[in-house]
Amino acid sequence: MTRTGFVPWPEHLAREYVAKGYWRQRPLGALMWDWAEAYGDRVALVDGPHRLTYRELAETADALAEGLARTGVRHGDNILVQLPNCWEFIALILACARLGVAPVLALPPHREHELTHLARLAGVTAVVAPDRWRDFDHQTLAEHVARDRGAGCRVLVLGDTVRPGNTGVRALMDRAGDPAARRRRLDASAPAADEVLLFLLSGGTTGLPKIIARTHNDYEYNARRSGEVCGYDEDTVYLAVLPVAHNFALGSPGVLAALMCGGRAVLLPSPQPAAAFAAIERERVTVTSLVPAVARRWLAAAPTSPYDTSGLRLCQVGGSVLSATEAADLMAGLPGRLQQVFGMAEGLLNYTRPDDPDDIVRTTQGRPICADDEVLVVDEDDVPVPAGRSGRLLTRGPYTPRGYFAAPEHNARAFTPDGWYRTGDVVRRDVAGNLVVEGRTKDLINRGGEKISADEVEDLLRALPHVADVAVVPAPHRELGESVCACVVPTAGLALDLTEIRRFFHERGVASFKTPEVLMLLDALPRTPVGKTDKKALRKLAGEAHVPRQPRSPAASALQRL
Ligand code: AMP
Ligand code: DBH
Repeated sequence: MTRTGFVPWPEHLAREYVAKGYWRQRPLGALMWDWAEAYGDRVALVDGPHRLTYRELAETADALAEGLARTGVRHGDNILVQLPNCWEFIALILACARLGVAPVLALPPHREHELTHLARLAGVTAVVAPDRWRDFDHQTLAEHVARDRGAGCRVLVLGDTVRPGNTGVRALMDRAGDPAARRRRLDASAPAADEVLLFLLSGGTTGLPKIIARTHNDYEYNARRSGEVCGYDEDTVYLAVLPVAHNFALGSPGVLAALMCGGRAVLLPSPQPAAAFAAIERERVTVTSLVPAVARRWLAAAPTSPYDTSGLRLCQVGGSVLSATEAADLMAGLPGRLQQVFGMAEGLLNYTRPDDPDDIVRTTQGRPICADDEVLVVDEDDVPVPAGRSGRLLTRGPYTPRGYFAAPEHNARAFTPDGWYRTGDVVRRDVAGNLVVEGRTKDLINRGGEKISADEVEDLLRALPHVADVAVVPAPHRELGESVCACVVPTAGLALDLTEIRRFFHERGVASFKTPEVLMLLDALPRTPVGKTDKKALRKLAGEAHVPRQPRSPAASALQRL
């Protein structure tokens, strides 16, 4: 079952990846039963009071798979999934894997603007959402998104309040009946391992979010090899505090690798330090993953925490830039040993290794996990730079797909003709192959690890009558690293402030993390000699404007912060 829009690896490489044992040619749903056979009564997932053994998880996923099939979702379909961290989310991913249905993993803060786009892009036949989450009515949102897809797009709701016409996810998980017979039926119609397992989102691109199709083969390797590199074993207890819809917490090594080796995954709905520290003590957590913004919060909270977090062996930090000074602070003050991670939903994963010397862990973002990860550091003409010099990172490999899903025009820019992914990151590589992330060429804002395309926010702002011209750049932010700064030339006679922008974004149904937090009103946008918007100058201005003194440039005629 091939999906139109999926860009496969060249056939000779696919054969090589199988021959080398990277791709195991076994769909994740079959592997799930391998785990259940090997670790049956061990606890696989912990979510508050819920503790599921491997066997219960496999049986529940099978029941849910057949339940989904009864609603009309079929092999080859894509569905939109917007769920917070909870055990049902993992069961759903496994159920989809069993059926050959690929979930698009949306984030809980996404709203109609994002979800409608994703639903159309993937042509989904169902939308899965909680009834409510953090005071927001996701069921109604899901109904809107499904309606936009037309009749036949179902709404599946996780929670107690399921409105007529929608289907309750919990009811679909009913395990009545013979699990062995169900298992045989599902085995008989299992997808092939080179089919799409799931879709991850990328924020780091132009325009609206792109999606990345990850296959059973490549994503299983992504998680398994990450687990090996990070020393995962049966005693591993992984704590997910970042959204499991993210590649980092799901499969790098995250929840999936914990399940692969007979370990355990503990799911929390937020990275709030007190709850996380309590969970680390209670569940004897050995490894967790954080973005730097969360790591900073944990660092501040650690000295007064009453909890015993000494069981934490590894504290992974990645997703946005971490200076060597900050890394040193984290090494000194966080529970567990620091591990730097430089990863991407597009594939390539770099980790410092648990047994690396301190100075490597402090000053680099690690090295690739696979001998067949190809890494090139090039100049603006794609010519490799001398070793040790910084340049643009290109990569190919057994878990780096050859294109975004259904985005041929974008792929022509984001990939070279011979399949290298242009990461948009500027890196330096040391003699041992460790990468240091020094910057980026892509036009995005990395807000606490959440990537926001400048393009997308600019397009939204342009729809405001108050905006004559606009450019969006990152502004430095003490906790988050960066926040969204809108540089606006206002239309004569129309006043614009952040409240107005917030109202407009809210009305448009845009995820709130994309709403500008800094506004610079300018008389004109600075231009480069060839007439393009000079974003470098604007970034500098946004940086200076943040220092609590008068902006140096007279162009910054107004500045507001949330
Ligand atoms: P995405 O493509 O949305 O999955 O985001 C991946 C991007 O996040 C990378 O290409 C980098 O720009 C950024 N990133 C991830 N980890 C790190 C890190 N450790 N340091 C700096 N940037 C990072
Ligand atoms: O930022 C990311 O996308 C990221 C960071 C660390 C990632 O995808 C990952 C690890 O797998």
